[in-house]
Amino acid sequence: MKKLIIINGPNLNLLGKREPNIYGSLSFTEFLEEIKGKYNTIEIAYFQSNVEGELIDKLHEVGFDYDGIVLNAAAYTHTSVGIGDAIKAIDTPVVEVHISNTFGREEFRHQSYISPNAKGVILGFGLQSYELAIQSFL
Ligand code: CA2
Repeated sequence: MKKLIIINGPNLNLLGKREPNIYGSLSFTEFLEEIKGKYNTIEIAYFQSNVEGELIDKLHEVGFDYDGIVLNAAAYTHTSVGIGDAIKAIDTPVVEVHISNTFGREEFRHQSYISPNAKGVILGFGLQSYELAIQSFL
């Protein structure tokens, strides 16, 4: 069975609770249950952390074993050389996702330390960005 993991970065644990105009009103847990049901022939693990080093540790842990990583590094996308380096160091392909269209937002969100080493980037489709990333691994 194919093994994928969704990794979410800082503040994404608040999905569905704040800023529904930008990020929607569904919680990630609700969304994940829906997606696991729909793609029940693959294993979909989930990890969320607000801590940069924990995200790097998780990438190291799954990055030589899993078939694909769907990563929304949230604000660390725009700042973290460490997460960028981790993606370069692992074998498992990473698809970068964002809920919002980061290019339609502030200038500082146009920069990504993830994109240069990602297999691909999907952004701006709300939570559907994650589903499109999962489909890209099938
Ligand atoms: O659009 C995305 O997916 C982002 O990665 C979300 C990040 C943001 O810093 C990136 O520029 C784009 C922010 C995640 C914050 O998530 C929240 C969810 C609900 C309420 C408040 C924040």
